[in-house]
Amino acid sequence: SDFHTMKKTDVDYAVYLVTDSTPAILGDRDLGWVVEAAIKGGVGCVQLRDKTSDTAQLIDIGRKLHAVTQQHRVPLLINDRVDVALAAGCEGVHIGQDDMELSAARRLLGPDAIIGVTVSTVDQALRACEGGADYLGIGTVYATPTKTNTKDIIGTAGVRQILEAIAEAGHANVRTVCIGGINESNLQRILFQSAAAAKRLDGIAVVSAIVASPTPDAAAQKLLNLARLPPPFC
Ligand code: TZP
Ligand code: MG
Repeated sequence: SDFHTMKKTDVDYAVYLVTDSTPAILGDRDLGWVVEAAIKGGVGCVQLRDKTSDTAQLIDIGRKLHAVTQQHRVPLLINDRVDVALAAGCEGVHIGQDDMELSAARRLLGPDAIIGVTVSTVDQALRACEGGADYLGIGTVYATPTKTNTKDIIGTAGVRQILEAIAEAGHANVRTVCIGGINESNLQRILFQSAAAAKRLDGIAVVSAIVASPTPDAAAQKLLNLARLPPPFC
């Protein structure tokens, strides 16, 4: 990991790219090319999410993507797999409620690693904060063809409740992104409707809005610009 020279508190979560290598989304393009284009467009954090490759393949893909992300000083996190993150020398992991528990992941990866946790309820969010998660991936906001097995559609009202609860509990330092069905047409509305008085989202995480785009750089730039616009545009 390169994080002895990169501070994890400086990560820019405004537009967070989660990868997908399935033909319906990636097509026949190279994932490294998509990731580099997206970073050039302004993506500040990348997660390798690949539910089909085996362990050796994942480590190989992780190392290749890490070579790209490192050049641009953007962290690479691995979905589900602490072992792959360690083997590929990545900056951290993103774990769901059914993956390795947060405390075990932290013990294995150490204090400098970035650990993000998927949360869809207030309880899960508070536990992740208490356990020292660096950021929460809050969702699923809207139903999405990219993750069809999700039963946790919480809408913008669900996101807002979670933000309010973590602010109320005093977790001011945890970073937050939301995920699920976010694109350039609904991003502003999602940010506006999710906004809680005491805690704001640090960004949005997307798969298809960037990976399925013929121009991932332009797609990322558009999302970033929209994320930075003030409310009336929703
Ligand atoms: N977790 C909740 S929804 C989702 C994940 C990984 C997929 C989001 O994909 P998209 O294409 O941005 O809707
Ligand atoms: Mg998982």
